[in-house]
Amino acid sequence: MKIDIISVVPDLLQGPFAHSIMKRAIDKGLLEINLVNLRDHTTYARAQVDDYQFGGGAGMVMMIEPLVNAIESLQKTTVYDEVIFLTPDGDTFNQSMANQFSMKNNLLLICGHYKGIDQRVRDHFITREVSIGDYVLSGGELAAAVLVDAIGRLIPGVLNDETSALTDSFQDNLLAPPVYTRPEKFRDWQVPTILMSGNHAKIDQWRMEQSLQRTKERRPDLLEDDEA
Ligand code: 6GU
Repeated sequence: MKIDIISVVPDLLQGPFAHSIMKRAIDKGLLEINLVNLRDHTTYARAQVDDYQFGGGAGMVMMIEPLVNAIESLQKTTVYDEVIFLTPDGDTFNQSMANQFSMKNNLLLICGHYKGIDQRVRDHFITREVSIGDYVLSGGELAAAVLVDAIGRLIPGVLNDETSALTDSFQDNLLAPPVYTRPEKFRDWQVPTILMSGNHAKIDQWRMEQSLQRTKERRPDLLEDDEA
């Protein structure tokens, strides 16, 4: 899968993919990340990419020409399955969206800044608008990093058996059960004995019960709606 990301601060995104599972996905050739600096696509003086909004009001707006130049120049060599704008007024990202995006070949992510981007870009180029939650970030970059991580780890071959996504929280609308490792007893705190029993049917049943109980307590909303 290839993910291209348009940003005015592409350096912000150098760190998140240079380590751990994302790095391995890239090194294995399963994931390609291409950072595109919006300022390389403006024809305005001093690499300007934003301007005052028509009608007045505080805050700058990302101009249409640099964005369209960047998008169309990328589209010369890539057919995108989705052109995603990261914005706090988008659809809230969830595991189901991560699963769907992980099955695509080419994604283009566009990171918003300031008051947002000229609405005409949204009307004519964007196919999905995604938020990562109900709070405001100073730009879409951290949200883009969240999407890439959540999507990247689901690409077949990225995770090994130990890091398998099948037992993640949310994968079946349930939170994951508690986990334990050595030592079996620390101070007075004993690991649940069922986990030491070697009875895998019983262990699976215990984990399912724990998952259900945790979900009921912490996220009852997950048990109500099936697919968000
Ligand atoms: Cl995608 N962008 C910004 N700027 N703020 C956000 C967000 C995105 N998602 C939640 N807050």
